[in-house]
Amino acid sequence: MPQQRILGVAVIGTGRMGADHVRRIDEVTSGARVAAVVDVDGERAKTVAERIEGCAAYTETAAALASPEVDAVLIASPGPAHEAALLQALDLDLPVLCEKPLTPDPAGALRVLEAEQRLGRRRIQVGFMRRYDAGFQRLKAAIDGGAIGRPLMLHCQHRNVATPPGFTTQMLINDSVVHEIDTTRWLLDQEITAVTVLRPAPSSAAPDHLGDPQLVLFETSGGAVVDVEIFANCGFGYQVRCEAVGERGTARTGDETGLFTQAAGQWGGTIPQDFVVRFADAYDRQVQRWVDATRRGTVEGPGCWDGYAAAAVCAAGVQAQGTGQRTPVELPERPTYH
Ligand code: NAD
Ligand code: ISE
Repeated sequence: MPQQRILGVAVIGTGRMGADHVRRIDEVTSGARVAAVVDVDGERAKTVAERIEGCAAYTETAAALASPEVDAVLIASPGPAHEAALLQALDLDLPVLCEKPLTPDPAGALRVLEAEQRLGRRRIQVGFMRRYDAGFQRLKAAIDGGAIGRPLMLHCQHRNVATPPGFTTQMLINDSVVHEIDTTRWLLDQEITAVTVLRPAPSSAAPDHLGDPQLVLFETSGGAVVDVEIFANCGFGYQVRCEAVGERGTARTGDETGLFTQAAGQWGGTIPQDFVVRFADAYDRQVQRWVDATRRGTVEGPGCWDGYAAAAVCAAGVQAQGTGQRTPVELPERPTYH
């Protein structure tokens, strides 16, 4: 049997997530290597590339994708830069793992979906990594296995310690709640049909311009209701929880405390401070599964349609943030190749 080639991956964007994915592919993932990195900040790309044997640094995506060393692409640039990189990768028929969001806007996501559709087969996986988290997988199995009966509601909490500079109120939806949009669609196997956003008086810990926290409500095609607390400046830790309420019981993930300690008259655990720690295993599993599928010539996991549907719900969510009104989500028919 011929030996499969080690997958040469180009990582686009070498900031927080990109650098972490480079480390992951280099140290954790089997069957792949980082062949190229790209960043508009050439110094950053160079610094990351220098740590990896045989890795070239570029400032232009097109130049990296043209390299014969590159077989696949991992996009970790900011959301607004995704569409251009995705279209270039599709032009060359290269398989892609694209960090969420696919694109921040439904029009861009639709252009990407249509470009993939012209190829006639899936090429893109979207980095909705919660689908690879062990706790979320157990929750999905409990729902699908009928352990709690027909799901009626989801209660979700999504808390970050603090927002980075430049984070906007719209990004609470496009950048953060986009994860709950995907987990809702995936866990319930239903589309989201309407969004309402309630805005309490903002926390004084949030930057002045940011209306944080918010309560986001989804209605789904199967009649379920989902509430999401997004609190991006909670100060104390990174927490992602989800409880499904069914006709015969409930199931919840996200309460894990890591090491449980008892000492000096106290008991307790720790709260992770960011997603890189909280979802480390999920990112590892996601990238390994992508590499394995790519080497087999297949694409698995959330795809362009999921990225497009999420972008459409985000657009409704941002509108609902502004108007305070219940906002329906408009989705075209799902393409058959997906
Ligand atoms: P970041 O700002 O830390 O890094 C982005 C990097 O991309 C920077 O180095 C920047 O110079 C570079 N860049 C900007 N435009 C570029 C372009 N056109 N081509 C190449 N490089 C470009 O951002 P981040 O936090 O690492 O986020 C990157 C992506 O990962 C975003 O899509 C974000 O939504 C996603 N993300 C996902 C998770 C998750 O939990 N799955 C967590 C954080 C971020
Ligand atoms: C970030 O971009 C992520 O994707 C994290 O998972 C999320 O928790 C955070 O709120 C986003 O800003």
